[in-house]
Amino acid sequence: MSDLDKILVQFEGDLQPVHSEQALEELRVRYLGKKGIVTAEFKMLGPLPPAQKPARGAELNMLKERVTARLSERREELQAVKLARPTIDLTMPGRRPQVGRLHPLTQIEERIKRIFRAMGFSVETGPEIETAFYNFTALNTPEWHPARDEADTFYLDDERLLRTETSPVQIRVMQRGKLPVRMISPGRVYRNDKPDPSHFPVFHQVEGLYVDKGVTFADLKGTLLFFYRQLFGPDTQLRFRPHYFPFTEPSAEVDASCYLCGGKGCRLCKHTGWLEMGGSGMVDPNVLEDVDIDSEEYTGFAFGLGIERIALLWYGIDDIRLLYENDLRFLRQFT
Ligand code: 2NL
Repeated sequence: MSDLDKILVQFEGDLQPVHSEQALEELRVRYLGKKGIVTAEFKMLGPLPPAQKPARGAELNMLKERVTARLSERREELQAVKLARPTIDLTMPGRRPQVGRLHPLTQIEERIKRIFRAMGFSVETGPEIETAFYNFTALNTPEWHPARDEADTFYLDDERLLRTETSPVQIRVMQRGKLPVRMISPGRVYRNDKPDPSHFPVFHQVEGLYVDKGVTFADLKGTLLFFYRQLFGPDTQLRFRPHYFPFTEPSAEVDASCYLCGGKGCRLCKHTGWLEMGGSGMVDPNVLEDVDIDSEEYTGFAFGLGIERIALLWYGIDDIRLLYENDLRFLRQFT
């Protein structure tokens, strides 16, 4: 190996561990600087016999070019690494974790369940795909009743449909044959309604059922009064208006005094002082007999209320569809 080759091998060895621009510059100075190793070889050209100078000079130039090329190669590599790895700005604010929250409907449903659990009601669920038997027939709804109409109910085929109430859950629980029954059934229900500010083809309902010996309309009133006072405040009053449902007799619609104005009349209650809350009544003896409960020995009350209605009133929302769009700008408002 020539002496110049040895310098090149030594240079390659020195270059290998160099991974910073500063170390690279130091290496350049060590080889090509004024007192550098390669520069020293150039200085030794002077005393050489003239005949040897051109050949030696050419070799030295090649060495210098080689070293220069290797240095700039490494410089480019270091630049590329630096560009690929952005530097961290320690003064930047940290990333806030996105904290989730319960959907407003879920929040209302949880509050409703909590109040009824405290009164000793169990919370029961059941299938959303039901049969016409559980959804209508077992609820004393005659074949000709408009609720059975395809215009109102989503049928999957002749027998199966999307439940229009959660009453089928109560029928199934009564069929188990364990009395007394004291339950609520929250859940999704479906009706073939065109969406508008107060209608949506899917919505949520809570139905309640209490069947035992000696249950009266007074128990219904007391239970609902306690519930609505827990929900809207201790000054809440209730009003029962006679109504008709196929599955209860007698039946009544329930109004609560407006929690906003206390009954004086305001925009929320449309200046009536009352908010329509849902339906209720004493379970029709036909319904009890069809699940083999002796209606001479047992009586029951039942009620149904819409969760959306309560959510819209409670949060001052004016369009039910907002509850189903999952727009985070909307949902984030309900802590
Ligand atoms: C309403 C009306 C109501 C019931 C639901 C019921 C269930 C069984 C037996 C008897 Cl198993 N009744 N449920 C009773 C009265 C009214 O809901 O307007 N809901 C929003």
